[in-house]
Amino acid sequence: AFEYAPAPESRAVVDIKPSYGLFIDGDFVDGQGQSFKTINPATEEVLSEVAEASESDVDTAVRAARRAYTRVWSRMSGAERGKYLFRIARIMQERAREIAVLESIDNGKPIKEARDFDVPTAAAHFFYYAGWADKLKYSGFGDTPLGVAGQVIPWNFPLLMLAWKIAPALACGNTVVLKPAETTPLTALLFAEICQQADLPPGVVNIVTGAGATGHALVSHDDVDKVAFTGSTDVGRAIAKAVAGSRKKVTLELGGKAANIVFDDAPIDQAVEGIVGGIFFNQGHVCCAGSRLLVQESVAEEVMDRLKRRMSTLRMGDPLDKNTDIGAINSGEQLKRIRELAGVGDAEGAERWEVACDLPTKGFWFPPTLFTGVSQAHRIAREEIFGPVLSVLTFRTPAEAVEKANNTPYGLSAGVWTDKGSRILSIANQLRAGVVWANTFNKFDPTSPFGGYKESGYGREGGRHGLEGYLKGTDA
Ligand code: TXE
Repeated sequence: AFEYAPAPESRAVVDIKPSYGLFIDGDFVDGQGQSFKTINPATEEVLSEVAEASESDVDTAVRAARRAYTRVWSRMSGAERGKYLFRIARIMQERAREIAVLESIDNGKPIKEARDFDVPTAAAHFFYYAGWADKLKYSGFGDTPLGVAGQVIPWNFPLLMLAWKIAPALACGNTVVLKPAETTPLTALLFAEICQQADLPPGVVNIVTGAGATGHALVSHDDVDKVAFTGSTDVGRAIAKAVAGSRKKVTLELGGKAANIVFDDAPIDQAVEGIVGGIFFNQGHVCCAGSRLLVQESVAEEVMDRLKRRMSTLRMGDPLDKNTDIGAINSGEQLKRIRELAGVGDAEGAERWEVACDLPTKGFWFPPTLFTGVSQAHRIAREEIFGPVLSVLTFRTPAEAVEKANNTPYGLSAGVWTDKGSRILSIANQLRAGVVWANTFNKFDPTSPFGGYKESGYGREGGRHGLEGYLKGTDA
């Protein structure tokens, strides 16, 4: 038998400080407020004590961003700004291993995902928007920046969400105050160091750590011109209310309940890989996760058999082990939410099947799980679980598949698996989702816009369209 047991990726490549301040005006400074602990969700070990930015700290950061905007950044040529973005992207590549290990430790995600997806995709966003900085006249959205951007991001892809937010903002000539999520502040603080290393002018990027109150102070600050948020639909609503009537331009990227639709003519092995990647990538902490499998009745049994066999090969455990497929749930809070909703699935009569494995005694873990016998009325078919839990429904006709796929308040993404090109086009045009993947799932590229319909939010990030949210536009 073949035995392969490489050493876990070494924790020694990262230097986690016992405490961190806020990154304001090019320096790390003590906050006026309290501090909070960030922990490793795979072990519950405290990693560091991080400053919780108060309202007055947020104000200091916004003032620094305004000064940098007025005096330096908005006056610089696009080509010059682009050079800074290229430099940041290259430093991210040089420090890729360190960033990946830190992301894995603070978030719980498998190192192979942090290494092969999060970090290179984040760097790719900086490269991509660096290229736009001197070509904004051709964007179609004008070339006038908005001013100061207040950005609030979630914990599922801490560095990548930062890149989605910061790269286009800076390319367009805006300055930034960004608040990372309270459970995953460390890679944003490492990014602050990278800004220093790149000699980015002070105040162009400011990082204020903290929880919801810090986020609220930031998005409602009078001198913020643009609010960009990724997170839950509830907080998205609260932010929309907080900024209502102000001059702020807002983009919101919220929850999802994506349908992954498998037709009977689909290449089944490929579809099974896509189903597994669609829901178990990043422990299912993915806004566009394929969390509802819609499978055509005639192949449902075969797909379920193969899916269970494939799921049984998933390795769950130490996120720093290069063989790990499923890491830790990001927080005790999130684990509680997943357990509760899975419990509702049981109570409402769906049938639970989960991968049998020994879960570590410390840390937050939930095994890859699927529910069959799910009806559209079940809460696990309607609500975002944001964990490694797949709800399986069946359909007979393409029309029924479309109707079920669209029967959700969300509209972020969807997947279609079929051998027929004409069917892909026809179904994709009927789906109310911002992204439709055909015979693949969870594919991202900086050149492609991403964003939702309905309660999944508004605005687009990525691609040429991602510039629009950071420019005044030709009509302004
Ligand atoms: O998200 P929150 P939570 C969904 C997912 C998950 C649920 C709750 O279903 O189970 O949301 O997760 C900041 N003003 N998603 O509670 O609260 C907060 O500090 C300004 C989907 O972690 O939305 C963090 O930085 N900011 C999702 C960020 O908002 C506020 C990603 C997101 O946290 C704030 C994450 C306020 N009033 C969760 N309150 C996706 N679509 O990718 C909180 N925050």
